[in-house]
Amino acid sequence: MSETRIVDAVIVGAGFAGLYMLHRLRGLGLSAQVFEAGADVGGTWYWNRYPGARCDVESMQYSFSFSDELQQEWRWTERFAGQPEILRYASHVADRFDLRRDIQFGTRVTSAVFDEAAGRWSIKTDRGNHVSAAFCIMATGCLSAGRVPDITGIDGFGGKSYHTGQWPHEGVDFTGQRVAVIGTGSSAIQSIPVIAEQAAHVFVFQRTPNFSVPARNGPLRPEYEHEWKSSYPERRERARTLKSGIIYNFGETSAMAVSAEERQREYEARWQTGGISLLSAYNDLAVNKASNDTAAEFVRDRIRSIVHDPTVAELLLPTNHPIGTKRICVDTGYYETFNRSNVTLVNLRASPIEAVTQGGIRTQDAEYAVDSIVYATGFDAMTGSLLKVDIRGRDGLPLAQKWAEGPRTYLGLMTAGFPNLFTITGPGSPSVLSNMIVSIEQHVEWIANCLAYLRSQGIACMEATAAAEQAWVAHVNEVAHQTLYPQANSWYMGANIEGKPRVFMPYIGGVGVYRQTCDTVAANGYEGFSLTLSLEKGYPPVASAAAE
Ligand code: N01
Repeated sequence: MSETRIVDAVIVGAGFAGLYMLHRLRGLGLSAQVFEAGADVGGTWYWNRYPGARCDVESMQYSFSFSDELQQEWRWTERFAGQPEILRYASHVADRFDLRRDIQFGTRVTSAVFDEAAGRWSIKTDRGNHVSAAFCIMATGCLSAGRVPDITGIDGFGGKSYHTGQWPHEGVDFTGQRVAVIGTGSSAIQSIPVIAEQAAHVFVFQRTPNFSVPARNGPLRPEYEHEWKSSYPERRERARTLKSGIIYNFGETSAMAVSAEERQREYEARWQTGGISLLSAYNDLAVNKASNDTAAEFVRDRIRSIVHDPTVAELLLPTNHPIGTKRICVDTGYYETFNRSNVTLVNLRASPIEAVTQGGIRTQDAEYAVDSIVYATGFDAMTGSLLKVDIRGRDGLPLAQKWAEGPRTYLGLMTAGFPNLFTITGPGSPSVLSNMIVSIEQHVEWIANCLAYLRSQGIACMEATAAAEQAWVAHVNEVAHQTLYPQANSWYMGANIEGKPRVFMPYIGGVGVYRQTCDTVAANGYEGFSLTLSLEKGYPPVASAAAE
């Protein structure tokens, strides 16, 4: 017989979302238990320790705004922070707000089942925990379920294999090794230049070339830090109203409204500045193919000018999707790496991988002997980490079954039939199309305010209505199809996972518009949600422990 803990809320995951959610629930006087699979806080930044891992949103913006003391006291060292520094920041936040005492590490939530009679969630873990919670809050991240492709012979490889999203904590020394990197997404594009400096030889196995822009990272200038810190509240407020939640220098005209020379100058200036502001040069790059083509061609030209071997340059040119419709990559010396004599680009379009062998990788026309294989092959994005948990709602319906044709949510916050279950930055919310921390803060604050409201009204059960969900799913789709995004076979569309439904998962309406929608819904008494009064006033009573 095991002990059942009774709490107000279980939070799954101790990344930035889980940490802040815990902090806010404590502020409401609610009891919460966080479960985290990793041995420490940090979420995506705990797991993704591959060489060169770095954020592509500037440090001054990729940080919490909820505490002015925190944002004033923390000092970033670089314009774009590397993974170790972001992890130190997450750890600092956990210490500063004394969060660790409610987090059980090294524990994976295996199931969350809604007990209709009790009106509570029954949550179990791989460490034998059993918790009964009024609310279950999924803070599991959008890019947390790493994916290794199903290639023949993978298990028989005699060397070492790594996935970028589950990198060994002690690091990897590739000195003297022949290394294969499979994939050319953001993780690969960041890690390849670093691995190439160490390894004897790197073989880059590319199926689809991606667009990448230079980060031009460097030490954070004290004047720049001061500029931000002296007006943080205003800047944070502005970021919350923007489409991506990131302040850039936004162009206000169509790319078609200016001359070719002017466009060239503008793109060139942004290329020199570094980071993804290239995509903000004009206001129609995401919606007008002709405009988009001008930016895409600019980047292709840069690739041609950087890469010395014209055959290799040609293979690196992205041509099968509009720029920005797959997450644009931000690199440090990626294209330059192909000028090194110890780097070989293998074109999988011409000759696909047939098998991983004991000694390396065999493609249709060659065999590559390698000591290590790096799988930079991405994630089962947005739904993968949610569906890894056996979540069951009313009538025992598994979430996986409900979402068999693609995720369905109301506002990306709740899904009908799963009362009192919240998803932070879930599908149907801006999440991965935005500065994740801005979106996390907005969701956490909305959920916290919502729980305070439920308590004040004596409401025990909240659930998205099927009609509101239907309308939101239609809206998410409609907005996506007004843009060029659905033209790409991206992980936003579920296209990187065989058999996954092709649905544009994030909400592309922008974080500013989305925030207003969420606020209006709340102001109107949580319209679109059904709210059921408790028999007693307030939540079901909270006890510290009860026997099962
Ligand atoms: O994963 P990806 P990622 N054979 O899915 C290839 C965020 N992120 O980890 O396109 C051969 O983008 C696949 O090829 P193809 C960011 O949002 C942010 O790199 O399917 N190749 C592709 O090239 C990003 O978008 C940061 O043809 C295979 C690659 O693997 C997201 O995480 C840094 C294959 C997967 O690319 C995911 O990025 C890192 C196969 N069987 C990540 N299967 C920053 O903040 C897959 N591929 C900077």
